[in-house]
Amino acid sequence: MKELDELLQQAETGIQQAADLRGLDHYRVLYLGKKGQLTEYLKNLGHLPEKERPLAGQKVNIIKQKIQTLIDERVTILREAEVVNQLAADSVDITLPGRHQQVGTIHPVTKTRERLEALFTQMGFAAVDGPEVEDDYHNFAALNIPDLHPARAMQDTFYFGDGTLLRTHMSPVQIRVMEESKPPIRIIAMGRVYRRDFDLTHTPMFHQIEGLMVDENVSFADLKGVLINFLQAFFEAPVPIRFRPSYFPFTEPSAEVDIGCLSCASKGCRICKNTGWLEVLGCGMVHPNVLSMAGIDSERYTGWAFGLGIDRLTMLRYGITDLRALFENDLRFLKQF
Ligand code: 2NM
Repeated sequence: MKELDELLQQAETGIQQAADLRGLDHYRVLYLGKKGQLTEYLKNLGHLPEKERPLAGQKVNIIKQKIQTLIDERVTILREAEVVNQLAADSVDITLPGRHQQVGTIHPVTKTRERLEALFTQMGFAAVDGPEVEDDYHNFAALNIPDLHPARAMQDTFYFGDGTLLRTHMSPVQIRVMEESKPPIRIIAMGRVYRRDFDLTHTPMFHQIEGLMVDENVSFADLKGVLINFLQAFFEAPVPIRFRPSYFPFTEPSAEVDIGCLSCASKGCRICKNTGWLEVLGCGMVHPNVLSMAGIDSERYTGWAFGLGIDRLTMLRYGITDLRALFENDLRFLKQF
């Protein structure tokens, strides 16, 4: 009897000190389990003298009951504590600033391309595309560029060695359209072009737009009208424009077009090298040889074409002074557009 009272005492202390449900289960097994101490007492009742057995059995069962109650009470307390701990661990500080979704931006060159396409399609030009890997014929020969022209030199053009090359301008796309269709033709071709040039103002890949119009009675006056219209719409201002005589193998006559310097209002600065003018494009009447090589009757039809660097145009429009910024993909720069 005394032993049983001591056992209850020990059990009570142990159960009260159990820190979690696992620790508590240890005591359940120790006292009430199949091989537990109280179970042993019940099994051994048979060894007692017969008249002592009922009282002893009663006592063991009472102690068993008490321990079970102690365990049940402790379970309730520990479960509650566990919930409180979990809630504390999972708590969210609703005063913290939220994590924002990162929103992408359109690359400035892409923005310029979108503007160019919008402006020229409004004027009735169709946007066309073509291969970046070209053959010598479409990139050079069909453009009246002679065999020994410097543009054909290894140090200016990327050759693959199998007769193919990376297009150095968008003209081969125009040639392919002329070969495949009949006038009237009014198209622009925009895309990547490649030249072996890499310094502060040149990258081996850059972007060009070329425009072409071919029909009966197309004149240099049409060329001037379209380009003046385009430049004023693009820069959203009546910018000063001048046509300067120039030379290209694929046009005759040829001209280069300057606009008044945007950053110094033509007063002269570093951007315009103190001339007050910025060269923005080349153009001219398509050479009759180019038309007839592409299968167009050069007695009946005339045409004009122009070519312009999209990267430089982007720099002028957004006031970007370092060409490399367009190709480094620095998000701090790109996020501004
Ligand atoms: C330029 C300048 C002048 C041009 C010529 C042609 C074609 F295919 F019709 F002959 N396309 N683009 C051309 C004319 C390009 O870039 C400065």
